[in-house]
Amino acid sequence: MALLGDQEFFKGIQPIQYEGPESDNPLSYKYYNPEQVVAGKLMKDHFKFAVAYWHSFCGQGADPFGAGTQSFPWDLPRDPVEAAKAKADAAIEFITKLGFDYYCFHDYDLIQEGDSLAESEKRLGKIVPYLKAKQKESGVKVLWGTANCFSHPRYMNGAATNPDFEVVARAGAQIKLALDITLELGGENYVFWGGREGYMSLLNTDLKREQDHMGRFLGMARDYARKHGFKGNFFVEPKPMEPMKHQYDFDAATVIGFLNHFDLQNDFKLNLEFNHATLANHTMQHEMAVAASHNMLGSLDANRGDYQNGWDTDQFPNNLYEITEAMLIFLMESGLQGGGINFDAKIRRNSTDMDDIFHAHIGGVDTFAKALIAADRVLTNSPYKSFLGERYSSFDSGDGKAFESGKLTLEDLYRIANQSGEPPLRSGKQEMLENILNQYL
Ligand code: XLS
Ligand code: NI
Ligand code: NI
Repeated sequence: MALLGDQEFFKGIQPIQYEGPESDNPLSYKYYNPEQVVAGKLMKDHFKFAVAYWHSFCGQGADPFGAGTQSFPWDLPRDPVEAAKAKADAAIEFITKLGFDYYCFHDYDLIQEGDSLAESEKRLGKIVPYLKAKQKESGVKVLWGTANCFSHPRYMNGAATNPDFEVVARAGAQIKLALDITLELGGENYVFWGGREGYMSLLNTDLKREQDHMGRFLGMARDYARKHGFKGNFFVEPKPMEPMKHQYDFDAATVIGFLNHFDLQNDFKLNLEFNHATLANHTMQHEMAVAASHNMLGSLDANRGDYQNGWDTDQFPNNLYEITEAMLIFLMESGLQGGGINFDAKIRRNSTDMDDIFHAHIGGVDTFAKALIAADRVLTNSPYKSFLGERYSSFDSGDGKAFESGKLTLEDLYRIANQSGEPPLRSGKQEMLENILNQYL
C-alpha cells in the first residue's frame, strides 16, 4: 500500500504549463514561464510563489452573513487526523499541479485545534510527519509557518498583548509548538501577524504595557528558535486594523520603529501585504520602499482590496499597473530577503467549482510575471533610471557630496545659499514617468 493518500481531488486538471500569451487555454500560464530568465534570474527564483493553506484549503466561503458555500471533499466531517491527512493530500496535489515550490501555513490550518493544549500538540504530532513525508515525495517546501493566535475566543483581548498573563503564557506555548513544527517541516521563515494585538478601545487599554509585552514576547520567540537551530528570518506582517480597531503593527514604518526600539532589527524583517497597505492608506509601493530603506523587505503577501470597500477583501491580484510599480522596487532592491510571493488571497463566495482556485492563482501569477517583465524593461530600456539618478546628481559631487557625507554645518549651508542665489525650479516629471510605465506594460 502506498504510504501517502492516492485519491485525486482535482480530477481532470492537468499540471498547469506555460503556453504563452497566444494560448486560449484558461488553465495555462500566459506570461509566467518559470524557466525564463528576467534580469539575470529565473522567474521562479525571483518569485518563490507560495499557496496560503488557510485560504485555499480551510476557508469554505463563509462570511458574516452566511455559511460556507464551498464544500470540498477533504472537509467531510470525520476523525480530525484523517481529515487533516486528506487536506494535506489535496494541498500537495494542488501546489504540485500549479507548479509552485512553496506553501505557507498556520499551525491549526494543518489540523483542527484540540480541546486542550496537550491534545493539540498530540494532533500536530500526527500530521507533521505525514506532511513532511509528502513534502519529501513532492519536493514542495515551506516558505513560512505561523501560529493562529487570533481565532480562538481566548485571544479576544489579544495574545502576546493580552491583559491576562495566563493568556500570554498560552500564546507562548502555542508559538513554541508552531516554531517546532516550522523547524521540523524545514520552513525557511516564520511570520508574526498580530491579528488581535491592538485594542478595541483605549478606555480599557494600557498601550505602553501591552507593547512592552509584545516586544519581550517576540524576543523570547526569537531566542527559542535560534537556540533550536532556526536560521531563517522572522517576519512581522503589518496591518492597521481588522479584526481590532487599531493594531500595533499598523504599517511598515510603525513596525520598523517597534523592531528597532526592542532591539529586534537584526532577526526580523517585514512581510508586507497589498491589501494591508491600502487599509493603512498607503500603496504597496510605499510600504515596500519604506521596508527596503531599512533593509527589511522580507516577503510579500499578494492580494488586492476593492476600491469601493474598506476592508481586507483578500482578492487575487490583477492590477498590472500597481504590481508593476511594486516590481520596480522589487528589482531595484534585488528581490526579497528570504521570502517570496505568498498568495494570501481567497476566491469569492460564489466561486464554487473545483477549478476556481486554479484560475485565481493563474491570474495572480501571470499578473506578477507580466509586471516583472514590464518593470525590467522600464529599468533597462527606458529613461526612468537615468532620470532618477539625474534628479539627485547635485549630491554626487561638490558641496552636495560634502553634505551627504556629513562634512557641512548649518553655517556652511548659509554661506553656500548666499553665494548661489535663488535655486532654479526643476520639474518632477511625474506625468512623463507615469506614461513611461504605461508604455512598457
Ligand atoms: C490577515 C493576515 C494573515 C497573515 C497570517 O489579514 O494577512 O492571513 O498573513 O496570519
Ligand atoms: Ni497576510
Ligand atoms: Ni490579510
